[in-house]
Amino acid sequence: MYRLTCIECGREWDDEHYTCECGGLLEVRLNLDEIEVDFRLDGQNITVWKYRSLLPVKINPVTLREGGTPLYRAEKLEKEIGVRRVYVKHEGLNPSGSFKDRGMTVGVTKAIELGKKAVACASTGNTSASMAMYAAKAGINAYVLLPAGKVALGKVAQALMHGAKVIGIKGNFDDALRIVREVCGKEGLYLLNSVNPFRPEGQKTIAFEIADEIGVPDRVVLPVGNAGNISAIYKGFRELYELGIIDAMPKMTGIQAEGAAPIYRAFKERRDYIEPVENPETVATAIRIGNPVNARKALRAIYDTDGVAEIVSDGEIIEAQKLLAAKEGIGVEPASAASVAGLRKLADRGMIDPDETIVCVVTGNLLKDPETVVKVCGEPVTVEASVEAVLEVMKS
Ligand code: AN7
Repeated sequence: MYRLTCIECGREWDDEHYTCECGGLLEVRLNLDEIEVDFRLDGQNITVWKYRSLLPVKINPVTLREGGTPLYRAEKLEKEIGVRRVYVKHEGLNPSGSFKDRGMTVGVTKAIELGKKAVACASTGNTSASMAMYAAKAGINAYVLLPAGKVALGKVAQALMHGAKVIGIKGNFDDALRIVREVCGKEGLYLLNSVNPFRPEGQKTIAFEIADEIGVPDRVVLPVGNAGNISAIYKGFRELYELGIIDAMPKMTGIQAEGAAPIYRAFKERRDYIEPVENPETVATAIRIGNPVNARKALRAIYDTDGVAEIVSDGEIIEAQKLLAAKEGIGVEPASAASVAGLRKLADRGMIDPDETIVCVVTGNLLKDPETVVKVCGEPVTVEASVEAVLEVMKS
């Protein structure tokens, strides 16, 4: 059904590998002319596993009913930003509250298929929350490395409660990933970061779901950290295109935080490789990543679709988070709001056609990061337990 191929040298590997001897990432290449696609893009029964005929697993999936997230038309955003048609895909409504569940249902299923007893990851938070949840469902052990003090509270809470062994390291995400890759190699743990080629296979279903519901938009805008998701969504559209199911590709548009923007910098100079950022920093801790492992795949996705990369400041991120929450009723964490902040910036600068149909992917739920909310909105007012005191505040 598929081959596992190095994106740099083309060498093929078996399912046990994540990287090639040459250091290149591996990618699942489906044998599209052999595959019998057994779904129709009819907008019905949308879930990750509707698209099973394009997912490289052989056993019954470990599933918590992921995918099928709402794609909202955002009319107030349209007015505010000055673009004709904007949709927001709310990935925060997945079982663990982020898009990572799409990758984990496939990744943990693959772990079981390969007979693994334990899985591991480094994470800025959401990957660990999701992995812990699916490992719990599958009944295997989970080990998680986090940058200590830099992960939003809701995500740590999830990893802990779902029973993962959670280890904070005195370093950033890039350090954690380097260490966990080595530990997995030594200890035979199954690595579930997005260097694992099966995770993006699950995440590509975001593209399938968008196409299923509204066809191919002109542009897909999303936040970029380790750059797995933008690569995965591109791959999803690409497969539909190569199968002749769709006849156009959306412009892949990646938004990074100003303080963690190696992909944006590479894009600005039209490079196909990044220069890592040493000390990444942003309020959007989910994308506080300086050395994205999927950079090569992501840049290819952007260049190949005539897309762009852009940066936004922490202030712009929070403003977009508030706008989504207060005007559209869509509660997301800061990293997710980067997509909307980026769209607004591109529109303001005349860098996108106002007639475009645009999908913003918002990647994680508001509840993930309550501490940032309290910082930017303040604590609620507390008064005496009386009608008078309450009315006084209401009228002020
Ligand atoms: C809400 O959990 O990297 O560009 O370790 O949690 O595919 O990395 C999270 C990333 C965007 C960026 N939005 O996606 C992790 C982790 C949210 C995220 C991203 C993340 P990629």
